[in-house]
Parts: sequence; structure tokens; C-alpha cells
Amino acid sequence: MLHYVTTNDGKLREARAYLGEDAVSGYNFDYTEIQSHDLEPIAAYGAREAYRQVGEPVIVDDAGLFIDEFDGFPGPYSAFVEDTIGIERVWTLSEPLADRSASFRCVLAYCDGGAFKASPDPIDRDDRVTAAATGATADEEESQPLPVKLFSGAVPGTIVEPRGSGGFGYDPIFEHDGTTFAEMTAEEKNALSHRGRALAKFAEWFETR
Ligand code: ITT
Ligand code: NA
Repeated sequence: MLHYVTTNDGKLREARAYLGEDAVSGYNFDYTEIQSHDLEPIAAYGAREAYRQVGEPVIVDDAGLFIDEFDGFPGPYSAFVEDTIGIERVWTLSEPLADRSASFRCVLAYCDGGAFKASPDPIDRDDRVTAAATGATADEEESQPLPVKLFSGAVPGTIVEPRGSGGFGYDPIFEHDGTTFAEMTAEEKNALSHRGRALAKFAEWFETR
């Protein structure tokens, strides 16, 4: 069984809407989130820890909102900023900006303890992350790091005054083509979102691995 490891029900709902309700089970586990300006090492490190915890194939999903004029803030700190100032005040901070362009990004990290290595022709070898790139501790680098496969997705949009009651997190203040993500169903959002794009890449690889 494939486990989507997250404390966030919204992420799990979207993953199941995309991959199928029976294709993935939710596993509520708060893995260690290393500090980094990039989502990739956070997701990769988390996937290794989650796999060690669960003992079956796992996906970890690290995501964030990147506001262009703020050099990508809150980015990897999106959860902290949502919990502290909240999305209404992210809108307030963005309102005076001449350019309110932003993007959502999502990185999925898959780890099965190394089974996918057995694939005769692994796709995207370069996506495999080494311990050095993941910020693993010296101890972990000494032992062989577990292989992790990464899939990323991004979507451009604009920060707007909150609208809509669907989705989760920053969805009410993120507008794409005139509609906020909170005004979309999970299926509509998946069809163009950062997570939907990453899930599409994952699903394509997973079927043929
Ligand atoms: P897990 O780490 O347990 O999966 P989390 O909510 O803490 O759950 P992250 O660490 O990846 O997830 O933080 C992502 C932040 O960005 C968090 O505040 C989310 O609400 C927000 N976020 C992620 N994806 C989003 C999406 O599709 N729409 C709106 N907000 C999103
Ligand atoms: Na988190």
C-alpha cells in the first residue's frame, strides 16, 4: 500500500481525488522538517524518515506559496506564516504591491526503501537525491541514504482579497485565471494546481516504474 504522509487533510483529499480513493492511504505523521530555502531537501529528508517510520512505500508532500515581490516569501515557511500571522494578513501585506504575482509550488518525495532502484531503466536519474543535497546529518551520510524520487509542480497566480470557501491554506487569496483556488472543487484545482502537476508526474512514473 502507498501511504500519503501528512498532517494536512487538504493535501490528502487532493491526492486521493487525483490518484483514486483506494490507491493511497493517509498516514498522519509529523516527520522532521529540516530548515531550507528549497522544498526539495525538506521533502526528501521527510520521505526517508517517514519510510523508516511506516515501513511501506510513502509519499511526502512539501508545498508553499511564493510571492514574487517578497523574493519568494513565505515559501518553505508557509505553514509557519499561516499559523502565526494568517492568510488575511498575508493579503494585507500584499495589497500595496504594484505586482502581486505569486506561485504555488509542491514537491512530492517518494521513498520505498530502494525497491524502485530495481527498475531496469529508472527515469530521471538526476532526480535521485544524495545525502549531501538533502542536508542529511553526517551520521546518515555514513550509512547509505535511502533513494528518493522527487516530482515537482508549480502554478502561477495572483494574490487577491480572500474569496471562496473550498480548498485549504492560502487557497482563498490565490487567484488563477480569475478564480481563486478556494472557489474550485478538488478536481478543478487538481487540473491546474502545483500539487496536481506533481501528482501527474508521479502517477505517470509510478505506473511504469
Ligand atoms: P504536512 O507537512 O504535515 O504535510 P503542512 O500543512 O504543514 O502539512 P507544509 O509543511 O508543506 O504542509 O506547509 C505548506 C503550507 O502551505 C501550509 O501552510 C499549507 O496550508 C500551505 N499550502 C500547501 N499547499 C497548499 C495548497 O494547495 N493550497 C493552499 N495552501 C497550501
Ligand atoms: Na508541515
